[in-house]
Amino acid sequence: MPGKFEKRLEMLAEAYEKLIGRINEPVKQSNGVYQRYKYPILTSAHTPIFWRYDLNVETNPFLMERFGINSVLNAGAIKLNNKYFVVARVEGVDRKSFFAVSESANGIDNFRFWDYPVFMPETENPDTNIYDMRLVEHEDGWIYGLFCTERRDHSAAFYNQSAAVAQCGIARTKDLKTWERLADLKTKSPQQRNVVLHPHFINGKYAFYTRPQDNFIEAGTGGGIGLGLSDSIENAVVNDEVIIDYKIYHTINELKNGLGPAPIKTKMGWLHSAHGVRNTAAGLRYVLYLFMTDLQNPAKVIYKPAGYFIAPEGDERIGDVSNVVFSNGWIADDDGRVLIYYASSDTRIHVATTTIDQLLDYVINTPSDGLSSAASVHTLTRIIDNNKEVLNRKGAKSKIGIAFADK
Ligand code: M1P
Repeated sequence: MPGKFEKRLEMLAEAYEKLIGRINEPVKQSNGVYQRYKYPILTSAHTPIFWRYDLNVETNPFLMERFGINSVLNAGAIKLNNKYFVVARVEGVDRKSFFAVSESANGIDNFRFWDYPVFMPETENPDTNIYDMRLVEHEDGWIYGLFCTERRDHSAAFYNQSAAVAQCGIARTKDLKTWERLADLKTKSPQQRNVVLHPHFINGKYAFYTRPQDNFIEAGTGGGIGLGLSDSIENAVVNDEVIIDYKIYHTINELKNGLGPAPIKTKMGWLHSAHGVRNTAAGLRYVLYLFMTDLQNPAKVIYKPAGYFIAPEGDERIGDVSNVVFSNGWIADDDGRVLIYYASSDTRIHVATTTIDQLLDYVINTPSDGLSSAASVHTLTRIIDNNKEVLNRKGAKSKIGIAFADK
């Protein structure tokens, strides 16, 4: 007869396998730009039972969690050998984050974590917390993982235990299993987060997208998405950061912004995904936006649709840090499909799918921000006029069932 322990373990295992095996479904509603899915692809419940529990009845007779996982969020993503890998930031209940590789055959469901989290070597200055890895297959043949390394600010007074310094950690791998840690990126900015390696050399140098910031939370006098070059990757130093996408008053990124994953090369230019942050009475609101830079000169923005691309919706709005969507991973698949991995409210990871063609259409043909209410009305009037002309032309209005108020 199985005892209480065995029964509970069986129940946990069954529920876990059901969760991992669950088929994801596209939701019915779509804005035509991308497709959301019904279920998050990774949550704290997706972490293996053998991480969270001591499975020895003698040392854990109540089958209690011994290592609680708080959230699974902001993930890098890569496709290798026909498999989709999402390298998630896993945060324990103790607030420490680490990286863990999960794998799926189709990129939208059945993600299963590898048995062990990533063992990330440290520099001579140990990290307190590491998070938000951007994975890049660089033309030099390595896969790089750039992430935020956070340490206590030792210049802060003892009573101030929340002062922290964020910098960019760099590691490289060939197989996502064994990682070689390199020196942290050096820049002139006191803090850095959201640093991304460009997949190609620029003028024979390694190119870094940066996000200079004055202190841990506030971009302050820094901010904007920068681009800077380094001769070396082993001891990377960026002396000059050129801001390619500024914070702008009364936009979705008036407070701060940061690049998401490494840009995708397309025939029309480099496609970038980023997050923009503004402040509200309810706290910070994080949304995703897209822009495109010139193929020859990635510092030159050539298209930037107004506003956000993805904002938190429904259940996505609520979590550890509510009203946040954040993305640092996407995969441009061989068939033109693009899988966008985004986390909601610093709690769980979702996927949205689209195609390169849709994204090109979106960035090129979506009106840019006119930066005033009058400009928005002007843009909208042009769209309405065009649509009236199209619908009236063939009497299509009645066929399609669209009615005008004629006012
Ligand atoms: O809590 C929202 C996000 O805040 C930070 O992003 P940023 O540096 O742009 O403010 C990061 O800590 C990120 O991990 C987090 O999701």
